[in-house]
Amino acid sequence: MKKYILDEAENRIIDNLTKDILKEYNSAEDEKFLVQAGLLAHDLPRGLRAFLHDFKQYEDVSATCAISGYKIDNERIGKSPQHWKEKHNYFSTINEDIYFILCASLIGYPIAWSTQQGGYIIHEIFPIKEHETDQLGFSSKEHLEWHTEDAFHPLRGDYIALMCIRNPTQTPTLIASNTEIDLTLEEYEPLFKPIFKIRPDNSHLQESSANSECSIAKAQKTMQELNLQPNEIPVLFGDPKNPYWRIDPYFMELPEDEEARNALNSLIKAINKNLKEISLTAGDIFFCDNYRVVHGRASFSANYDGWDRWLKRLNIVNDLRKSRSVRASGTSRIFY
Ligand SMILES: O=C(O)CCC(=O)C(=O)O
Ligand SMILES: [Fe+2]
Repeated sequence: MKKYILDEAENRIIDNLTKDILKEYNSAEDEKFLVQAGLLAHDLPRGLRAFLHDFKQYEDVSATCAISGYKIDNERIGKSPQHWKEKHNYFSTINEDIYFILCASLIGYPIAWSTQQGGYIIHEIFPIKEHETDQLGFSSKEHLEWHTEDAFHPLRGDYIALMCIRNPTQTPTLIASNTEIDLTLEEYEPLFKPIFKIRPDNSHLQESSANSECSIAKAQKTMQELNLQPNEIPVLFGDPKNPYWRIDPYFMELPEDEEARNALNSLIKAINKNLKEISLTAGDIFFCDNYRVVHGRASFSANYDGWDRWLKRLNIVNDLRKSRSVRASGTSRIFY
């Protein structure tokens, strides 16, 4: 995986930039900030900009990348909130939030789902006791099974990004990329048929009070409909010589077609064989191409004392126009 390590001088540039931005905006969720973020990101260190530029332009070279060396002040940040719902009065990571959005804005547009974590752009990932054994980012005792993020949805992110605030248990994120698996083998051909069904994961079917001005009832109804009647889609698509994938076995049914069932099982096996662990440390930002990489998380034990593993997550799209019919305005970033 390609890695960029920020030095002291670059940390100072980022620090000054976020301080300047915070004179004008008081939240990374502010729509006006999100609209300007792509421009403000021009003032990030050039080496960092070049690194993310190349990650985006040369998708066949590397499907993941990481930026390390951002200094996290654990004392300033203090304990994590106990629930994402406390986020509205939670400002201790505002510098990190701004830096995270700026980096993401160099490769696309961060977006939010009104049905997920209250419609916030930045998702919080830390263990929540009541979800200990669920298939959710808030779980701990259970493995979070690997998946394409929001695989069920045609408007899913082109990339997902994770930023690590702390990871005292060094719990690994698990990833596998399609660059390590030969998807041109004949056995995978049936995966190009549009006959596979992926249901929404539980994070979209939970109670969610959106901070968007729009009613979320319509979006919730869409998710429920997709749960009852998932679209029929191919698992592999794009260039047959170098296909993209879209897969989330935990929320898929095996198809009736025997060849398709065998092909899906073979791919699941190949992905399991190629899974790699990456353990993020404080300050790391990790990007993965959501068309080329699946990701999950190993199980771990949580203390629920405010000092457990804490990541932030962004969904990033290349094209805002595709989602215009589900956004309230041309500048809104919330899908409803
Ligand atoms: O916690 C991680 O490392 C990954 C979490 C994740 O995949 C998710 O919340 O969707
Ligand atoms: Fe995920």
